[in-house]
This record gives sequence, structure tokens and C-alpha cells, in this order.
Amino acid sequence: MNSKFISIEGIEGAGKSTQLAFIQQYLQQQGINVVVTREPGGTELGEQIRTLLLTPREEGMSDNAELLLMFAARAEHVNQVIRPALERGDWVLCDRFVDATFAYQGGGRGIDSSRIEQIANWTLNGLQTDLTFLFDLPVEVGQQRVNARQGDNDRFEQEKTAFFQRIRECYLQRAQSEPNRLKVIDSNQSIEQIQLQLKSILATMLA
Ligand code: Z5A
Repeated sequence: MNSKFISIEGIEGAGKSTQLAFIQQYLQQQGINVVVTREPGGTELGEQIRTLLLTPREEGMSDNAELLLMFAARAEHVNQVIRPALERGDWVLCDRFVDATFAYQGGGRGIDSSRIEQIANWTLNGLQTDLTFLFDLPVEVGQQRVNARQGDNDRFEQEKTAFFQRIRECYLQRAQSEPNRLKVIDSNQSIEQIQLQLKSILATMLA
């Protein structure tokens, strides 16, 4: 079986982390070697950049600095982890990839998507996911789930509802324009119902 690159996306609280373990386990049961990783992060440098990006800072961070840090972490991640794994024939399961940048820095922050596209072309050299699960749910539901968790909010979680609305819309638009790659999962269902849907999409991919 040829290697495949799968990512999972969604607004905060959409249930990505919850379903990541399920997808990993399902693929492993099919005899597939899966490399599980995340963005921003996935390498030593990338994890340091993640801390810079997520830690709230009094002086703030410019939108361009945020965008370029996302791609700096991603360039390292692609070179050190994702491409080598795909070349070995492993599958890669990544918690967020470039769709997140279009949604958060594009939709959320308002950076022109053509600028993001330029940097993506330059740093990724054509790499794109084979399949992306978009966990979709109303922003208020995601926020309630996140608020019910313990711990401080990170720099993104401190943003207002309108920011996440724009992100959700941008994700859904991308899914509409690339329906074969981006599969929308209604995440306002039970964990078990979602898993049935995931299983059916993965089984089709494996067939
Ligand atoms: N970011 C960016 O701006 N640009 C980029 O290019 C990239 C990232 C790559 C970190 O991402 C931040 O980086 C992110 C976007 C930005 N900021 N935000 N927001 P992250 O993925 O590490 O962080 P996150 O989105 O904040 O993850 P999260 O809050 O952990 O969400 P989640 O993984 O989707 O949710 P979860 O932990 O699986 O579930 C949340 C809670 O809901 C939990 O208590 C679950 O038990 C519960 N849950 C899950 N599913 C259900 C269902 N079906 N019903 C009821 N309850 C559920």
C-alpha cells in the first residue's frame, strides 16, 4: 500500500485530539505503520516555535510574524519528519497542516490567501495531504467544550468568537472547493457516531 498523508483540522474543541487516537488505532489494526505528529511542532525546533506561538504575550505578535513562524516550523517538520516517513512508505497522521494556516492566518487574521499560497508553494514544494478530516461544529459548542477543560487559555484560545467564526467559514469554503481531499465531519454528534463515519471514509481509502 502506498504511503498516505492524512491531517485533521477544525476549530478549537472540535474533537481532533479525541479522534486522532482512534484513527491511529484503526490504521494500525489494518497493518499500517503510522507516524503521528502535529503542527505547529513535530520537531525539536518546531516544538520551540509552538511555545513561542501559543504563549500569550503582553506586546502581542504581528500577523506576519505569526504566519512566518507557522511556516518556519512546518518547513522543518516537512524536511525532518513528513517527507522521510512518506518516502519510507509509512503513513503520516498529522494534527493540523497547511489548511490551518489558510483558516487561522487567512480567514482569522485576514492575511491574503494568495500570499499564504506563495509561501506554501515555496516551502512545501507541492506537498499536500491525501485526505483531511475537517471536524466541524458551531463555535459556541467548541468554546463550551474548551472552557469545561482545566488549564489556562493559550494565545489563540483567548481570541473572540468572531475570530473562530471566520476560521470555521474559511475551513468550510476550502472543503467545498476540494471535496475529495477535505471531508467534513459533523462533530456535534457523539464520539461513537463520529468514529463510524471516520471508519467508513478510511475503509474506502484502503479499498
Ligand atoms: N494554528 C494556526 O493558527 N495556524 C496553523 O497553521 C496551525 C495551527 C498548524 C494549536 O493547535 C493552535 O495553533 C490552534 C490553531 C493554531 N489554536 N487554536 N484554537 P492545536 O490543534 O494544538 O490546539 P487546539 O485546536 O486548541 O486543540 P484542542 O482545543 O485540544 O481541540 P481538539 O483537539 O479539537 O479537541 P479535543 O481536546 O479532542 O476535545 C475538546 C473537549 O471536548 C475534550 O474535553 C473532549 O473530551 C470533548 N469532546 C471531544 N469530542 C466530543 C464529542 N463528540 N462530544 C462531546 N464532547 C467531546
